[in-house]
Amino acid sequence: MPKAKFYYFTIKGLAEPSRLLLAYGGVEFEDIRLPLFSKEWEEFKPKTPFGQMPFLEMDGKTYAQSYAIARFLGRKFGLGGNNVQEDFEIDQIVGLLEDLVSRASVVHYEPNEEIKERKFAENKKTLYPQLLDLINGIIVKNNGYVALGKLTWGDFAVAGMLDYLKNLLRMPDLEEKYPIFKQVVKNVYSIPQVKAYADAAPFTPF
Ligand SMILES: N[C@@H](CCC(=O)N[C@@H](CS)C(=O)NCC(=O)O)C(=O)O
Repeated sequence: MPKAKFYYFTIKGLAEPSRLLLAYGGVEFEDIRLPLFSKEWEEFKPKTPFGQMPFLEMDGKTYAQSYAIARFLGRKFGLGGNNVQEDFEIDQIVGLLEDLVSRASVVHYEPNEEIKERKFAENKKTLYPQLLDLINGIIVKNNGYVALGKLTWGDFAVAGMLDYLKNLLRMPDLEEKYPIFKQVVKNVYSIPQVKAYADAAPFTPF
């Protein structure tokens, strides 16, 4: 079977949770990173499953949609729940993260500067703190884990996406306001095979 291939842009973005999970699972993969907004991407786009990245090719199959890939890899490597109720606990908080990332992305990539700044200011006042408070409260209740009081793929989703989130929210000090996120990052990045991947990966700020 050929080596797995994981395709995304030259950022952590929506891809990092799955890259971390592949490393956790001991999957040797080709980490293919295309330049953002490039001619290379425009040419490659029609060859992707849904005209977007990330996507994964592994064991002769193709997997698309970042959260679905992370959920699949998490369950495959024993980081899901033990039953549907537990799976739900993980999905619920990852859903909040997904809301926050998608709502903030719409603003971040808004081409009209005036609309962008107005929407950012509105969200910064209400939506962002509301969602961050909810996510923070759940992690605190779970003693530094995202769900079930133990390591799950949800921790990889939060830890892997944190730098991207901080960039979207323009909150480099996020962990000062919400220190429990540091624990999530530590729980994930202190796993030896995850640390080895992260140490060797090309540096990208988000
Ligand atoms: N819901 C999709 C969204 C994927 C997505 O928006 N990908 C962006 C990069 S973050 C993309 O491929 N943009 C390039 C394009 O659409 O041409 C997921 O979670 O994977």
